[in-house]
Amino acid sequence: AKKTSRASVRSSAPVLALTQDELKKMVGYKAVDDYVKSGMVVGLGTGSTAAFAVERVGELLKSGELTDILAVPTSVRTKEQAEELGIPLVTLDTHSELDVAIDGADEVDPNLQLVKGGGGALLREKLVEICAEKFIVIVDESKLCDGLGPGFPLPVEITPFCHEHTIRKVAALPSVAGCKAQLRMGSAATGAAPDGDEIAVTDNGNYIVDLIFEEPIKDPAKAAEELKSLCGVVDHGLFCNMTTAVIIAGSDGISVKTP
Ligand code: ABF
Repeated sequence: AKKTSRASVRSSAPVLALTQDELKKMVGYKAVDDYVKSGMVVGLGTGSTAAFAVERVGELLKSGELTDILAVPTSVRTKEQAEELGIPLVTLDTHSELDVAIDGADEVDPNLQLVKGGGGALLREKLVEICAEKFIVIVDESKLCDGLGPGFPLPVEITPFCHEHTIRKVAALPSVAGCKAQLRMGSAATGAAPDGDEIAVTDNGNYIVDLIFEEPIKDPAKAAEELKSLCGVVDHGLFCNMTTAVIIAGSDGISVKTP
């Protein structure tokens, strides 16, 4: 693939004719070019948009434009991609303070609250991203919404032990009243249900229940609190008050939103 120099990633040009993948690549590359400097410890997100950021880190390390990077991956998939690219990896066990983390999202509301975890990596993403001084979210404009919920299911990671009981408890929480709770089948990463309809298992050996909403979640922070306090819930895909900046690629070019 042709190399892109740091200077050639511009934010002003209209990107009307670009495909969704090209939009994802633009924000992935821009996030790395703008926020990753030599010597940093970097959190690497998961998903098709974050994969472009990982690709860019690898490319800049190879060209020598970045040096002394240590990275913490947020999933087995990202770990494997980073290893293939020769990105030096560490874990939170040895490096629990990150300079920056870059990741995609499934939904971004006007307050920059997020739904994440469609890709099944929400627990490791949250573990890593709360440790970052800056958390940079990269999305194409299809991820923007007026209210979290109706546009994309909210994933909740739960223990396999007595999961049907936990799913009932989750669905009964007042802050998510009215949602339909659905155990994820097939691949944890995609939710696709292949033949055999096996329950999807995360990198951590847990299950995911997707909460499907018809109306926006009224109070995402309250829902986050209630979900987190429920025994049997390991974590959930609401990422509230964590975002430093959202880099958005749309038909008018790239824009950046900050809280
Ligand atoms: C991760 O990947 C997840 O939190 C989110 O579920 C997903 C977004 O994937 P993509 O960039 O492929 O749309 O960021």
